[in-house]
Amino acid sequence: MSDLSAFPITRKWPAQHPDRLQLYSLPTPNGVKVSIMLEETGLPYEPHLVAFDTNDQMTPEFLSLNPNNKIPAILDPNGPGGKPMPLFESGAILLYLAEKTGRLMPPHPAGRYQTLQWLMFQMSGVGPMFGQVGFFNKFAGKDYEDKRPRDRYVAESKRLLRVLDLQLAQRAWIMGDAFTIADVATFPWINNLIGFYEAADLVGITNFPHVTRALRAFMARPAVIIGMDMPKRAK
Ligand SMILES: N[C@@H](CCC(=O)N[C@@H](CS)C(=O)NCC(=O)O)C(=O)O
Repeated sequence: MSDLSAFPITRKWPAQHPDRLQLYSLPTPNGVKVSIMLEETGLPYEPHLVAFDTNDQMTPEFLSLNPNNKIPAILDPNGPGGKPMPLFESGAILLYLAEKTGRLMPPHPAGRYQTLQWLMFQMSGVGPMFGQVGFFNKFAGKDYEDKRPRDRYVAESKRLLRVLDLQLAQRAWIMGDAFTIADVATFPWINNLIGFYEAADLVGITNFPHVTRALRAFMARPAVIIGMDMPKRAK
């Protein structure tokens, strides 16, 4: 039986199954990357909801695992050397889980590096830029009279969508036939951009038919359907 009591996060979110990977998250585009990955791999895990309306991410217990106060974060009781492994940053977690399970990552070095290239394209470009579109189109920024900041992020998001559309023109998934962590990182953000952020017309999503075709295939995967709603929000 694993003992996670040395980790203060387990005081606020007690582990009912300390032998399972502990997930601290909320179903946002960054959060669902990890729940989708866990569902895809079939790794047993215990989800814990980190509620933003009560600022759970700012509590000392959460900060003890992620000083950057953001979801997702994990605590794996069976980390390297059989020791518990705490980890934050969704890209690092996806890589960790891919290496732990040998899944969703091409086995050969060249394919592996190219998958990491697209993962970093998402982490450094797609996520931050689409997030700004959300701010300026749906949240506080929509009331700013000066539309130049919004237009700057929309233009950059369109450029990123064009890059992805070209990549997907001849491929089922970003890396080809293989479904990888690059897809898991990217498609929740595209779904969020045109859904929750209501920016489909703003970015002209119909101009990117290969992106939308792959997004439809992504959203239909059984693991994605479950992972998109995990951890379940309090009713
Ligand atoms: N680079 C981080 C970003 C994580 C992130 O921005 N998470 C948001 C939700 S999507 C969050 O926790 N926001 C809470 C806050 O900023 O207080 C990652 O990919 O894990």
